Amino acid sequence: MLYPHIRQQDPEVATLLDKELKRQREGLVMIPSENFASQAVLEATGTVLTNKYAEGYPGKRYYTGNEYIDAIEQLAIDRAKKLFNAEHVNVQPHSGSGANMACYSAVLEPGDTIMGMNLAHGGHLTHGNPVNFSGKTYRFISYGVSQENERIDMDEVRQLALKEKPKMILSGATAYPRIIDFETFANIAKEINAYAMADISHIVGLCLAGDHPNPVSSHDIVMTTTTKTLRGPRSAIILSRIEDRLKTHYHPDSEKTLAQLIDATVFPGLQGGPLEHIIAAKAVAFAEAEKPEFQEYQHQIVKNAQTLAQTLMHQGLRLVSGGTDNHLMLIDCTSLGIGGKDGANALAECGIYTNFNMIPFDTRKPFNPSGIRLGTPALTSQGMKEEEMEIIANLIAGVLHDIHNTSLKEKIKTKVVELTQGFPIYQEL
Ligand code: DSN
Repeated sequence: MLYPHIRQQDPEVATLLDKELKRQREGLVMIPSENFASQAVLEATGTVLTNKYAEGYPGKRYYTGNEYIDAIEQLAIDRAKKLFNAEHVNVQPHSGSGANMACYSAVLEPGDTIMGMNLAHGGHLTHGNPVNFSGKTYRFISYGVSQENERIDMDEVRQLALKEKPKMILSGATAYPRIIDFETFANIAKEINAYAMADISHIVGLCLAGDHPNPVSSHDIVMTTTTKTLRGPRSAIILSRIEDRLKTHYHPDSEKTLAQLIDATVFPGLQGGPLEHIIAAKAVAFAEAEKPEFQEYQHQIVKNAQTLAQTLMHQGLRLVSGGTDNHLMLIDCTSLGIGGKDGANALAECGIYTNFNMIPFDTRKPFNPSGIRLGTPALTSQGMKEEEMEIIANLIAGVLHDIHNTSLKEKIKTKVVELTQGFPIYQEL
């Protein structure tokens, strides 16, 4: 029986867990940052490691009894170093936002200038939004996409960098459907003696499989969450060089390496006890990502996104930048005469889960912007391929062209459930 102890002891929680599993099974999870972790990853998160305090790092803990915890954390570190070909890895950050905070504060002072991508053009809250710690602590200068083709213009990024002289250039996005030119970002950072940092949370799996350029060798610091295309637990890691390339410039008195600065900032700088059960789950996910099936999976995510995008456009929907190179796309709802929230809610009524999102140069407000963001990582984990993407794109277009048609939405909901039955998830649960 599923969750026997919770069911016996706490039926209220068990019932909600059952309902959420059913929702995930019978819906189309198309929020591009969501995915289905393997059962092995799920199991690791529910282990006795949650009981243990392990402040510190392997071999240097502030508590006794950490011999097996040390082995697990070291395994996660070694696996991540091998997987990413990284000089140094910190596997302790609890989340992407906290990890970004650690990256900035490891090498910068409050008030320092960072360049990051505008949230409305595809960046992230922690890339300098004024309501977030990032925008409040640092002087963020935003770059965006050009109005003409809705892509990042690297000449403009370079001009802005030369003018503003940031101490860090941050690349990476959460709603950008095109390839990011990490090499040019790194070269610009070198040219102005700034740190090059990339946040690859969304595209990490694609980077590992060669479906997107990988910034690890060209950047000083790379942060990724482990949840999304990596298909691990809800958490994050920081990859970095060992040496601090700019140490004499920014930390003249510091003897610390970049690796030491980052470790000291994560603990004791920002966090206390690490979540060792989650670190074990990360180790499991890193081993899964070494397998050839993982590469095939990433290639299929991209192929599926291509078919989804093409079919949506054939159905008369405008996609930001005219398509996608990666795992996600943004539908511009403007010509449909609806807000993105209206569209995403109508899709959710049919069991198709996407999220409403700002699009570049949006004339609407974030609470009901013009865009719908959707992607293929979770559907691809279920085994869906191009044929299913065409079916799904047609269903989506049908709903978005007629969001108030209740009987149509009911019919589509039934079709969605039927479709998911051919691609069951978590069959052993
Ligand atoms: N919330 C994540 C996303 O949906 O892209 C990023 O943190």
